[in-house]
This record gives sequence, C-alpha cells and structure tokens, in this order.
Amino acid sequence: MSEYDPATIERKWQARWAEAAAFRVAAADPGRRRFYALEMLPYPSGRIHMGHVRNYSIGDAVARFRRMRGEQVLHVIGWDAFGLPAENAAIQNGAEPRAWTLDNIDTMRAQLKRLGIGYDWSREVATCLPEYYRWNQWMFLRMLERGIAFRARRMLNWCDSCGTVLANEQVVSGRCWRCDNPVLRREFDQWFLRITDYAQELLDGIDALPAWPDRVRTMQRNWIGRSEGATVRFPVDGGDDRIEVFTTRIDTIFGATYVALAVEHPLVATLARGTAQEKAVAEFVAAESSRSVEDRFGETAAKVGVFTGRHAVNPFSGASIPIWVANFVLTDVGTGAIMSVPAHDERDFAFARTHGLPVRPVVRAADASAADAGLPFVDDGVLFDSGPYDGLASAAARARLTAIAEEKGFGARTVTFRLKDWGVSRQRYWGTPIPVVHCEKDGIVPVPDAQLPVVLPDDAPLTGVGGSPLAQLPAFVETTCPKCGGPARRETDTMDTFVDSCWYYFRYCDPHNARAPFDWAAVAPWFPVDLYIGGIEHATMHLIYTRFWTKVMRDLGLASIDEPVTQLFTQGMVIKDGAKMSKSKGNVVDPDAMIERFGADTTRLFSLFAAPPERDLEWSDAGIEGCSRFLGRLWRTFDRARAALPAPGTPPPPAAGEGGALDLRRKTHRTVRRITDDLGPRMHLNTPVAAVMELLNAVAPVAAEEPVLPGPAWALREAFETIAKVLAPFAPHVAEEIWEALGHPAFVADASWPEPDTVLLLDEDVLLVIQINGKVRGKLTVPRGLGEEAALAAARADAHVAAHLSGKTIRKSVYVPDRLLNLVAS
Ligand code: ANZ
Repeated sequence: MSEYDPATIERKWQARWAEAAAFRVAAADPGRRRFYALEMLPYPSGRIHMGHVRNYSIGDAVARFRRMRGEQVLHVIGWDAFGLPAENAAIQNGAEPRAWTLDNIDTMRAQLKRLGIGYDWSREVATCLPEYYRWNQWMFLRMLERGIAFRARRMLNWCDSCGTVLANEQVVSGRCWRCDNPVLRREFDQWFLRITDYAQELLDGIDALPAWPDRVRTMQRNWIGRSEGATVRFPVDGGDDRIEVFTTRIDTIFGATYVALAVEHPLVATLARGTAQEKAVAEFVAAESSRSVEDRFGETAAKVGVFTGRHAVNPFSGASIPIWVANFVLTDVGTGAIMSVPAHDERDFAFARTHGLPVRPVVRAADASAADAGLPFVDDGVLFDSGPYDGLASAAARARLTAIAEEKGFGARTVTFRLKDWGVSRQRYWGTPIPVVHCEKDGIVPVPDAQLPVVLPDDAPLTGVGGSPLAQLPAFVETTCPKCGGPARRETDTMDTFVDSCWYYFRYCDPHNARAPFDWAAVAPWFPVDLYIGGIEHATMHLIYTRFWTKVMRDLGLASIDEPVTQLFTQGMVIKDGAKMSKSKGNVVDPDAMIERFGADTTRLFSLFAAPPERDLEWSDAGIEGCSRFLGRLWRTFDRARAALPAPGTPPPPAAGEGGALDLRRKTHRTVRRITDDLGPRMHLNTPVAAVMELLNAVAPVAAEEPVLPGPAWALREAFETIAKVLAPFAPHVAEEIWEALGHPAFVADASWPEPDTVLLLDEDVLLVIQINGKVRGKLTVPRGLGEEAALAAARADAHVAAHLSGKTIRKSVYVPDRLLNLVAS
C-alpha cells in the first residue's frame, strides 16, 4: 500500500502536462463551442500571494470543467509588468527595474506552474516588453490623430511622495491609492484620453451587462455620475462678466441667495480686485490651494468661504445676490460655480448658517401633511414665492424654466458627468514612453509608426526626486523632429500603467503578432470573454478603462464588439485574523510554504472549499489540514480498493443494479448532477468539494467489504472514475494519478465530463410537504428532482390536498424541489 505523496504526484503531472503542451490552443476551432476564461493579470511584485492562488484556482476550476465538457477553452496568464514598485526597488536597493521585473516574473511563473494551473504558456504576455508596449504607442498615435488623445493644462491630483500626477480614480478618500499620502491639486500640461466622449455610451452599456455583479454596475454608474440639469448665466453687477452655474434644481432658482465659485474658478482672480475684500480673497485662495484634497473636499472637511465684494443678478427674479468663493464647490464638476439655495440644499444651508446668509424657501411639500418638515426641504414639491411660476410642481417647473432660459439666451438644458477625461501622463520611468517629440518649429510631432517602438532606455537615473527620470537622460531626450529634421526633445512622460491592462487579453488571442496589436480575425472567435475573474477593487478604474478602450478600438476599426466581457466575477479577499493578508499586518500565509507542506492540490482545494468564491475567505490552519486529510483518505481508500476493481470498460454485471451497489451508483450520479450545476454560471465552487467528500463517505464502506463482490466492485470503479473526473477541476494532480491508475492512458483533463444517468437520479424518492395557506395538508412520496409542474399535478391528485383546494384558485406557489410546495389559494 502506498501513502499519498503529493510532491511526487504533482511533479510528475506538471512535467507531463508541460511535455504534452496539454493546455495549448493553436487557433480557435470553429466547430466547437469556445470558452474564454480570464483572470486579472498579476503585477509581478515578487511572489504570488493567497489572493492570487484563490483567483487562479477559481479560474482554473471553471476552465478545466468547460474543457471536459468538450468546449475549446482559452486560458492564459500574463504580467502587468510596468509600474511603481519596480522603480521603488531601484531607488531603495539599486535593482535594475527591467531585471527586477523579469526575475520576479520567472519566480511567479514557476510558482503558478507548481500550482498546476492549466495555462497555455505559449501565449504569455508581459506588458513591459517592447513587443507589447509598442502597440500602446501605436494605439496612442491613432487616438492622437482622432483627437481622443490630447494635451491640455489642467488642475490635477498630485502625489508628492510618489512624485506623480494621479487620475481621479487613483485618489481614494483624498489620498494616493498606492502610498496613502494626502493628494494635492496642481496645474500641469498633461496628456489626456477623451473618455468623456464615451461617457453616455459607457453608462448605457451597463444595461447590456446582466452577468456583471449589481454592485459593480452600480459603482460604475455612480462613477460615471450622469446628472441632468441646466446651466444658467448670472450677470455680474457692474461689468460684462457672467457666471455660469450648473444646477439640477432650476425650480428652486427664486430661492438662490448667493452664488459660490470654486477656489480655482477663473473669475476668482479678478472679481475682488479693487474691493475691500481683495486681500481676504487672496489669502483664502492661497490657504486653500496649499491644503490637501482631503482637507478641502473630504466628508468631514469644514465648509468655508469668503465674500468677493461683488454681486450677481438672478436672471429670473432680478435679485442681486452676493458672490462667494467656497471650498465645497469643485473645480471640475459642472461649471465650477453654483447658485446656492440654502432653503433646499443641505450643504448650502449649513454654509448660509455659518456665514449669516439669508434662507429663502420657495418649494413646499405638495402633500400638506408633510409641510412642516423643516428646512432645508430637499424634496420636490410645489413652487411659491416664485413669481409667475407659483403653484407649478418641481418637475414641470424645471422643464418650464429651462425652456425660458434657452429662449431668452441665458441658459440651456445640460447633462454633466462626474467622469473626467483620463489623465494618462506619469512623470515616472517604468512605463510606456509617450511617442511624441516637441519641436520648437513644429510643436508636438508624433513619432512615425516606422520608428516604433520608442524604446524605454535601461539606464535612466532613478533617485525618486527631481521629476521625470527620462528627462535627465540626454541620449533619450535629444532627438530630431520627424517633420523638419531640426532638433527636438522627446516627450519624457510615460503612460499610466492602466493603459497596459486595457487590452492585454485581446493580445492573448494573437500574442506574437508583429504587424498589429492583434488581428481581429484571430481574436473575434474568443470574444467577448466568457468569464473574467478578479477583485472588486477593479470595479471602477480598470473595468471602466478597459470598456472605454474596447470602444475606442472598435472606432479605430481594430475590433467589432462594444463590450469585452460577458460575465464578471468578483472574488472575495483572503483574510486572516479578521484582516486582509498583508506584510504590514504580519498575517501573510505564503502559498509556497503551503504547497511544500500539503501540496498544490490541497492548497487549491482549500482556497475553493473554505468559502463561497464571492465572499471573503478566512484562512484557517485547521481547514487546510482538513483538506489534506481528505485527499490522503481518498488516496488510501482508492489504493486499498484498486485490486478489486474490474478492468476499464467492463460492462455492468446485473448485480450492479441491486442493494449496496445500486445505492452507491445513485450517490455517484447525484453527485455528478450537483457538481455540474454548481460549476455553471452560478459559480458555487465551494459546494462541489463537499459533495465529493460525501461521495467518498459512501464509497468507503463498500471498498472495505471483504471480499468485494462483482456488483459493488463495478459500482466502485464507476465511483472512482467519477471522483477522478469531478475532482479534476479542483485537485487536478491527484485526479490524474487516480485516473491513470484506473487504467486510462490519456489525461483526465481531456476526459469527458460525466453525464448523470437520469434513471438513477429519478429512482430516488423524497417526501414532499404540501402546504396550503400556511398549513400542512399533505406529505407525498415523489421522485427526487421532480419539476414544479409535476409536483403540482401530484398534489392535485392527492385526495386530501384536492379537498382543501376545491372551489379555490391558486394565487401563488412557492416550490422548493425535493422539500416543499407552498400554495396560497383563495
Ligand atoms: C442649485 C440647487 C438647489 C442644487 C437645490 C441642489 C439642490 P448632482 O445631482 O450630484 O450632479 N453643484 C453643481 N456644480 C457643483 C460643483 N462644481 N461643486 C459642488 N456642487 C456643485 O448635483 C448637482 C447639484 O450639485 C447642483 O444643483 C448644484 O447645486 C451642485 F435645492 O444647484 B444645485
């Protein structure tokens, strides 16, 4: 008898899979259903962590299952290989970013192979290699030609500690998403991608993604932040200036008691000039500009402001109201200026109270009983003290007032989005060089396609201070203008690394293309991606950018789909002692140590078994030990029984249809049905493991019989063959080993998924409880798995139930298969 020896088994099967290139996909086969299983590509930080193990175990389980069901499965991995940590390692310990990154990739690739994930390794992509990033550059140039990429001077988020600008998405509660330092606002010349042109389409497209989690869809909707309203221009007293405000509540305009400008609003600099407030305004602006984003705009930030000394005229009422500068008005939302209506807006109300500004109610509840709700009254209602519009309902008033503003030329219906153009410039080294040059004569000149890639030099000085490292490298910077041949300077900004992850999974489908990012003919059969698995933290940034990029590629004629991913699955985190595993908390469990101690199969099994995949998984030593014991027990049970099993392909003897043999066969087939359901779009990946454990419990006593008679022996072979197959997506090595020992020369990974025998499923009877209006009126013996219609028919056929239903109509029926039929009748 042999002991379960995962190290030997796993090495053996990993070598065989590699030798046979078992998971290689040459080209899409038009004759088969295809399945593209995709996991978010890792950043090569050095070593894989348990979150990776979980992510890839989920993906591999589904991929292997689909493959066994006869589908052609594409399953690839790559490396999101540009980014700050490589640069920081260079600054801290003199590592060379390229070598550091490629070393890490080697380490992590070996780790993934030790886990036995079934990837097509011939399609691996690393985004830091010129053969990949040249196509970032190429697509950037196409976007530049179409005005999708553009350069502008804008207020941006600046992280002092990372020394770079950040996209809005990279500012989390006013802090840098990476280093957690407070973010500042600074003005820069930057490269942008016009994602706002796609805002409406990105929003509408969410409706076409029913297989994305509602949570992600909501987060994307909020991120895009569409808001419908009007712009209205308020003339400034004593001059030609006009302040344009954006409001969603033009119905409250008669209640506006002041106008408020963002600190960065262009009129702030001039309005106060010559008034008694000039000095106060200048001081306020200076103080606010030096405060962090969180101090200025955070939830708890004090709402402060200063009077400009000037007034504006309400174009509807003619009232003259003071103009303030206020920190709560955001520069890049709407027009950067608002009309404040304290009686109907919380924030305006608080600010008015603090600064002694008047509160003027103009809308009251339509329903008199709610009239004494107090101020501010923020709901829609009926207008009063609003001149000719008194008595109009809010919605009607908005339509009417907007139309009048348009007619008279001082306003317009307007839709604004919270989504801003994507700032893609980074003053960092380890990223894709932006492929343009600056020529004194010709201005910004694109690098011609023939000169791509603009290769990132290896020898930039990395100190972490003094701006872009590339700018300090004359050999890189000094070049000639492709247009006039005169001296020019290369752009030294690199691209945000979120560019890299926008389209890597298109490249997986055509990874070695040297003439184009990819050939759509090679990609189309795999798209849209059937299942994309990753963390919820990518709900907005990556998953919005990649949707945008897909639409841009479509418009460039590179692809012909609107949405790249059919089903998105967001897996939960791996936590220990109640917190996400992290070095700083010292609660990290190293996957390699687990593989070393228990084997890859156990490690994978635990990461799937311990929690539903969408939930957080609490690490437990006892749990992984339990999985290890289960595989050990499986192996020993099999090893003891194998001598008694009939040869492969032996037809069932009549005795396989009786007694204990029949019971085991039923259990086997029921297990198949359960696991098949669980591995479908429902993604209940934790329960199959439990089902296999139960099946093993049924197997053990049969295997222990002395001697094993022909009927049970046949049922045992069927059970072990089934276990090998249904365990293959989860614990593929031990599954291969058992499959081979059962006498099969080919991989279990290539075996066909078992089909349950419906006769064996239906033969099993269950007790179905029939309730009518909450009372138990019958208990029927019915076959397991009975459908709702058949259950209802069976219930009606029962005399006692029929008596309680006579003369009544069934209004509602709730059916819990194999358990309960609950009828509401009257
Ligand atoms: C007057 C008003 C009266 C408003 C009222 C609300 C209630 P959403 O729906 O989130 O888009 N606003 C406009 N631009 C702003 C800016 N740059 N910074 C801060 N606030 C701004 O919000 C739209 C409302 O947010 C607008 O409608 C405006 O206040 C404010 F009873 O105008 B409202």
